[in-house]
Amino acid sequence: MRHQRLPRTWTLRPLTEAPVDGPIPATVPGCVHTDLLAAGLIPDPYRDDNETRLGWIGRTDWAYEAVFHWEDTGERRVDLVCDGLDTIADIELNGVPVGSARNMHRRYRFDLAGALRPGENRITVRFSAPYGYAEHWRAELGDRPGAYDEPYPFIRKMACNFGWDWGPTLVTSGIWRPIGLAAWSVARLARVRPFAGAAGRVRVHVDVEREPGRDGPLEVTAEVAGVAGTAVLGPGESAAVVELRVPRARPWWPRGHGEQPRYALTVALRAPGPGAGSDARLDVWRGRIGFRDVHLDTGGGAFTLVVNDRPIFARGVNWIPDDCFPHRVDRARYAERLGQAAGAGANLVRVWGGGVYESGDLYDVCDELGLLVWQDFAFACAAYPEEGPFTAEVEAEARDNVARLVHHPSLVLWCGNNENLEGYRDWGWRERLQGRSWGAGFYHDVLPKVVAEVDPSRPYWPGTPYSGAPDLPPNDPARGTIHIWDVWNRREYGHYRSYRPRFVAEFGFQAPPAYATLRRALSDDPLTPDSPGMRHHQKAIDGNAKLAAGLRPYLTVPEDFDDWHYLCQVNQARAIRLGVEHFRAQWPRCAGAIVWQLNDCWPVTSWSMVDGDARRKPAWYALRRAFDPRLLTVQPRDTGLVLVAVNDTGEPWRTPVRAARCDFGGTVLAGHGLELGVPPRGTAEVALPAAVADPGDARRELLAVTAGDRRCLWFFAPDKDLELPAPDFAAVAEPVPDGARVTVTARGLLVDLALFPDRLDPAAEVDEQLVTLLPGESVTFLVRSPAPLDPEALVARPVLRCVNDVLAPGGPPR
Ligand code: BMA
Repeated sequence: MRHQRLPRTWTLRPLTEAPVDGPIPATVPGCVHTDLLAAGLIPDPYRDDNETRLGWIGRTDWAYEAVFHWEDTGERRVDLVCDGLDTIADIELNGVPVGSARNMHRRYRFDLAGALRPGENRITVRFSAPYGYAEHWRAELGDRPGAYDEPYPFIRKMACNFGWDWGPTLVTSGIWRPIGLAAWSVARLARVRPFAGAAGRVRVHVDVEREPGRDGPLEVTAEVAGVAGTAVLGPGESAAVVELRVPRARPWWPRGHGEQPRYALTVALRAPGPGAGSDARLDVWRGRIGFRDVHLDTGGGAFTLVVNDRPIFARGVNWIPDDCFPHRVDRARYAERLGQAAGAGANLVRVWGGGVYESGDLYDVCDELGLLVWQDFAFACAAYPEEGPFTAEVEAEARDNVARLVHHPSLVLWCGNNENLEGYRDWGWRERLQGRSWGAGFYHDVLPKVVAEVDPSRPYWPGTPYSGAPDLPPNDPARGTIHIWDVWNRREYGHYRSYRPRFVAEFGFQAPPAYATLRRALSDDPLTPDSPGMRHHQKAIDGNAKLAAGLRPYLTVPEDFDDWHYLCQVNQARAIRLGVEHFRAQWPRCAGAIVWQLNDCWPVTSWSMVDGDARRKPAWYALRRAFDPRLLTVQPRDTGLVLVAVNDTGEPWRTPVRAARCDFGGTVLAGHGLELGVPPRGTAEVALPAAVADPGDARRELLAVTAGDRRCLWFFAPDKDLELPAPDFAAVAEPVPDGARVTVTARGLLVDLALFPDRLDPAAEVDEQLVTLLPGESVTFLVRSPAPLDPEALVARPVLRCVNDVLAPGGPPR
């Protein structure tokens, strides 16, 4: 097998009426938007409202063209191997049609016989406008209900490309993944599917493609950790299984449960036989596997992932495409973003169905970090037609991606879709459909069959939310997975406490991105919550009104932009923390909380923990606290306050605990000591006596519970009703190598102290956020910054902030 990448440098030209002319220099992998941007022909789609002037790109036909050299070294077959074509593509080589593609989510392979020649070759890939194709099928098959008025269900392309409640409408075309040639003779490895279990067994399923007429015997060898095995394919056979047993194989575990040993697996294909050289290796596959078992416990309505026989609480984050132009997400970017997920304490990433089946790099980094992956099939928030080309495309795409990803130990679940079962039952789609297809055949028939056949090692769940049977209400907290969206859309976040779920696959709360991110993306002057750029970069229905509605019960809706920005971020952080702590406290009945959402695809006000410029919002720091393997949380019950300790480690947690009711001056009004013992992977709940749990004056007191270096605080009233003292502290900033150290010592209570060094230098970041200090306590923030920062500015508003700034009477004038 000989591989040759096609060149990176191509040209691009419009084939239909467009405001630009070709040829334009182009890069592959890439897309039209990024090529036009690099050529200076369009403004940055992520700045201001430039998005609105780029709608024509998705309505234009385009051609990509390149010239490459091919040397004939005697192989009888040469294939064009396309890892990703976005989307409606027809390919010619030297004027000869060689193939066409209709699905961004599939890999394609075309035989170049009769078109390829030694020496110079010209390849042309023509892309028809995605809108034209999708609108054609919409007209042909009849419209379908959905959350957005865009035709994305009528084209197999990343749905959120057509706009989402956190993303712009930037409909791309292009060769978005690598493209190259593969030359071979006799036979090649078409599919290699290793299934490795915790006991050190691995079954390697191999499918080969034979050159027509070459039906001789073939030999497949698989080798892992010094153990090798061989299977022989008889004349004409095209599949084989090699079974291996690796003695003392160490199991792969999700992070927080053990290590992530991975083993290199090599699979080689040979044609044995007489004659010199005929025993040569025809093809080879290399990958890294991990030994682990997984199943889903659904008994009695549960939804618990069980890895190596151990039930796991999923501390999860939802993943959306990290860029509207996904070819820009390289391995380093996956590593950075997933590192941020792991850094926040997550052990699971859900790849959401409105995006893509990500590149192997995402799963590889997750294998390495021990992040479990829940993979949705690519359907979200709409009824999808099953007629026309769609059932065949869906089946082909599922087969391809399931086989492509099957060797990754991190991957633990296939899920049919995002919110389509709920939409059908609960959002009036069934009535509006009047009997038309909506995707049920995919989720209940095509996809489970493909998973059972191609990857019988993993559980399949028809969609999320889902209660385990088609006739049950999908979003029932008592069964399966739920998405909680009344909080945010209609209710304040304290309402999370009314849920007794089995598994929460989505819940979240919005906040604006970091200030530096806003400043880079928007030229608004002044910047206000409702200035034009801010409004354009807020895609949720009534987003700003919902932000304000979320602030009112707890804080206030300030006039000043900096105050608004900070309080919105504080509120998001508190919502997430409250939700996660409440759900974790219900383990093992509740077996997962997947926060919506880890990341963003551009600079936007959204539910993300990490914004579109990779900056961590305060919510990220709050999540890190709430995802602490050892969590201490005060929870209100009908009977009064309880302390819940959650121990998600393998060791028992025994610790003395001190609960103290104090006034805001730090005077202890009542104290209570206890000895806490929490079993490994368990929880313990202790009622707090009235002396500490019942305030004398709810507006001036708090409860502090301390266990070793962990502390949790409970306020008896929302901040807006507290009598917070004016901010009173001493703060010093001193330069240290690569940044600064900022020490704040409180003279009075300081609530949710935060430091925003990005306001001074966009490259600066801080190690901690949202620290509440009692009088006399201090905290040191470590700021990392490539350039020296002004020490005065580092300890003043709007860089150093606390809630007292806004809510204390007589706070500093503004
Ligand atoms: C759910 C998700 C996304 C959406 C989010 C916030 O519907 O599946 O579609 O972005 O809620 O509204």
